[in-house]
Amino acid sequence: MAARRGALIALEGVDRAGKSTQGRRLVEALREAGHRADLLRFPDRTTEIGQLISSYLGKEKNLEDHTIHLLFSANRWEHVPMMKEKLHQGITVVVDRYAFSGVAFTSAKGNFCLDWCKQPDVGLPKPDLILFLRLSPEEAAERGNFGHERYETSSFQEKVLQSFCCLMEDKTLNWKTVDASKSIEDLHREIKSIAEETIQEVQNKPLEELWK
Ligand code: T5A
Ligand code: NA
Repeated sequence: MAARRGALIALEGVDRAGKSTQGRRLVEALREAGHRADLLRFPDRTTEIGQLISSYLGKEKNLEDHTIHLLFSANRWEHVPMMKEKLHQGITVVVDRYAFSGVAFTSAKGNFCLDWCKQPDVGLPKPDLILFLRLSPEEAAERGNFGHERYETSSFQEKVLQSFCCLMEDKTLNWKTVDASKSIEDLHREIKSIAEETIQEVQNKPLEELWK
C-alpha cells in the first residue's frame, strides 16, 4: 500500500477575512495534535516573481492586467514541485489563498471571463478542501490596515465576492463556507475540526489536478 499523503487545504475569502490568522493557528494546532503540517501563502512575496507582485500591490509598479494575472499564477507554479513533495511525504499543506483568489480578483476587474482567468492554473494540485471565510466587505473594511494596497476598496471587494460565489458553484470542488465574523478562537476550533476530518478522509486517495 502507498504511503499516506498529506491533505492540501486552501483558505480563501475577501481581504481581511482572517485567512492568515487562521492559517497560522491551524498549522500550529495540527502540529500540536501530532500531524505534520506546513503553511504556504500566495502571493509568496519572497521570490523574484513575488517581489514584482508585491511592488504591483503596493502601487509602486504598474503592470498590465493580463500580465499580473499570469505572474500570480506563475508564483503558484514555482512552488508546485515542493508542494507535491510535501504532500507525498505525508505533510499536510495549508495554503493562505490559492488559484481561486487569482480568478476572483482578476475577473472582478471586468473585461475578463472566468474561463480565461482559470486557464493558467489548470493542473495545479487540487485542494482537498477549500475553506471560504465569509465576511461582508463592510465588516472587512473595519478590520486593521484596510485601504493601503491595490484592490482594497469596498466596491472592488464586493465584485470579488461575487466572483468567488460563481467559483463556489463548481461541485467538483470541496468548498466549505465558514462564518468569518466569529471570534478568532471560535473560528479556529471550527476550522481545525473540518481540517482534521479532511486529513483522515484523503490520506489514501490520489492527489488530483485542479480544473481538469
Ligand atoms: N491576489 C492574490 C490576486 O489578485 N491574485 C492572486 O492570485 C492572489 C494569490 C494580497 C492581494 O493580492 C490579491 C488579493 C489581495 O488583494 P495577501 O498578501 O494575501 O494578498 O493579502 P493580505 O493583505 O496579507 O491579507 P488579507 O487582507 O487577505 O487579510 P487576511 O489574511 O484575510 O486577514 P488577517 O488574518 O491578516 O486579519 C486581518 C485583520 O483582522 C483581524 C486581524 O487581527 C488583523 O488585524 N482579525 C479579526 N478580527 C476580528 N475577528 C476575527 N475573527 C479576526 N480574524 C482576524
Ligand atoms: Na493575508
